Amino acid sequence: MAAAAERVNALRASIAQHDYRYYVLDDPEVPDAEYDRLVKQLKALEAEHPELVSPDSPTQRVSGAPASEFGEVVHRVPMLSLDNAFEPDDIERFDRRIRERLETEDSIAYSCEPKLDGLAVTLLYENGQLVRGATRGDGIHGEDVTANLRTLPTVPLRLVGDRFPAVLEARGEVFMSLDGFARMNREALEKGEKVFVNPRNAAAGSLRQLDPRITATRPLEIFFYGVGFVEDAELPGRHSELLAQLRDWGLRVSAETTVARGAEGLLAYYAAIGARRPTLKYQIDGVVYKVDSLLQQRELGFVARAPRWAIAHKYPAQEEMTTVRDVEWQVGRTGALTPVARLDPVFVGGVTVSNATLHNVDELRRKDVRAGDSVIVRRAGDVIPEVVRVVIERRPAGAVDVQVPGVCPVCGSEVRRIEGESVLRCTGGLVCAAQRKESLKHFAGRRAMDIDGLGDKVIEQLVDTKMVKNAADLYSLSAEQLAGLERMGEKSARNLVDAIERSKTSTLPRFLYALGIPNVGESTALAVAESFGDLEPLQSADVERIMEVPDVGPVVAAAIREFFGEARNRAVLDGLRRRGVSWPIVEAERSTHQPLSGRTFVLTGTLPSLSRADAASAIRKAGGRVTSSVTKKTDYLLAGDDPGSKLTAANELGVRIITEAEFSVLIVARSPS
Ligand code: 9MJ
Repeated sequence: MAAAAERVNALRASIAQHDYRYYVLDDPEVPDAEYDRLVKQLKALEAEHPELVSPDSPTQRVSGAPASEFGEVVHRVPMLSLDNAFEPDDIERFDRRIRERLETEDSIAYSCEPKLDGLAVTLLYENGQLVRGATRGDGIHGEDVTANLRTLPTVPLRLVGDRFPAVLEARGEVFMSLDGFARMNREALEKGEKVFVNPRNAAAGSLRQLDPRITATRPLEIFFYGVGFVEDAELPGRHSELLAQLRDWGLRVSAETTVARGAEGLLAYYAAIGARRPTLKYQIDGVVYKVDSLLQQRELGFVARAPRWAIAHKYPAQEEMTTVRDVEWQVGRTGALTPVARLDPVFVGGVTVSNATLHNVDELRRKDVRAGDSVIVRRAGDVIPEVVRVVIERRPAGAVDVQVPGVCPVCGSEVRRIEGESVLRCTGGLVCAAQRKESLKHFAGRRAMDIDGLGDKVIEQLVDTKMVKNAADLYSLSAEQLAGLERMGEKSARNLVDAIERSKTSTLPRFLYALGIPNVGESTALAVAESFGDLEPLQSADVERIMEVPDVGPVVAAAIREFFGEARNRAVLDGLRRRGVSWPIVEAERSTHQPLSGRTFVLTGTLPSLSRADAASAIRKAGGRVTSSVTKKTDYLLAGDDPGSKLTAANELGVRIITEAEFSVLIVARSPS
């Protein structure tokens, strides 16, 4: 009996320590399987000795029956809100006001934190045990959501160590990661349930469930950023030290926090986090600056519900509402028709947006976007703006459904939809001016033939005036002809002719990529070039031979075969060669030593020294395959900094994850002696 109690305690301590290493330090000590084994042992012991079950046991996260409503909690120390700032000037003024109030010329030290876009909560620990959790509510009264907060794996039921205050109210933000949100919505869709609009609403909806068993299934997380009521403790003198202290007690704090000095330091932090914002695993709507010295904080005090010593510096909203003027169809390089919403211009994600993609017919139908609709537009990072959803409550009477075109809006050729695909395609090929323009833009692009000065506007004029019908025609243009175009001086015309001339000396991978064969991106072009060495053998190769190229499947092989089988394309290729476009023959001879033969790799993130293209090329030369997504067949994920969702997938599937350093060892280690 005593032995069982001891064993139960030891298991709980051990599980708590692993939780701390995993969630707070982000540095797990044992594999998941070992952790699961400990939990299983604890469950078994508790089943045998029910009298040993206690509320802070990790097996008791989900407990209690569904509530009919939440109880009210009165916060002993009010939960403050923050003043907002948007412009650098606001921050300069904030910093100046603080120095004036503190009557100092010295630069002020600030604790800087990302501002999570979720819900503020407070967690009460008595003698290290979690006893209550509540929402912020109006700052004075919140809702008792203890049973729900207990289900978050990142909320410790018991603090770590023994040097914590007798009473500690820890405050933080509950949120849902972007991955978690996407996963949850995917599952909801599959089950035909309601999907949430954004991670913030999903977090709020999940935390306010009356049945904690539902909350337990939702991927909620927390970061702590401060304290409320504290009893019987010497707290450190600085906010940054307080955050470190919270971390030591087992409360998870964002890894992005830092200390900066003066307005300049704050603005640098804002820019640095802003640049990383699109790659963060969760949504933030700004950053928060807090005077670091708690003594200075006390001196500064509060106005109304907000402290004078802190401010939230917001990023431009990534989602805004606007009105759809019309939905038009854009024709791309391969003839794909994309529905595009023309919008009343709206400032979102830092730029003015007046067009947003609707991706394809199925998306258009699913979102049911009509002219006149109010829509939510989203722009995150450098991603093209998209319509998230229609605000259906605001749909005007008589909003008209979008017609799917039967013929190409540019050339009038028939539009076809391939069985099983969402894509509508114009069948006009190079007859279609839109396709011609887009293929020329692609051909001239920096990663293709790299023709400096041949921008979109020039290409549009060249096609509209029929001076250029295909890529080969570019190489017969004279400076005189070009100087006749709008906004083209003699000097730029001459420069452009020179740039076109220079592009004649190319490489086979670039040239193949420039042709714009459907589904042939840069890495496929490189693999094909390395396998064939020159254009002629590729032109006469059959599908089976093309499929021998590493990473080329039947769809890509068929696209390549079809491209070269087309007489019009062959004529353009002849024209290009006749006018002097050339490349050195690629050493088709492969390294005979193939240490990675039969191994499949996926690359993700930024590698310390190799570019992704170089790493891919090294893998292929060594006989390995490079694919774009992680599956059960993947042998290795070569991961650099900021790896993204492939890392999650690899972890889930148990795919081996290696660094660049390990990769170089792998190549060497598998070399023959
Ligand atoms: C968020 N939302 O991440 C505060 N917050 O501090 C951070 N919110 C805050 N601090 C005092 N990092 C009141 C609110």
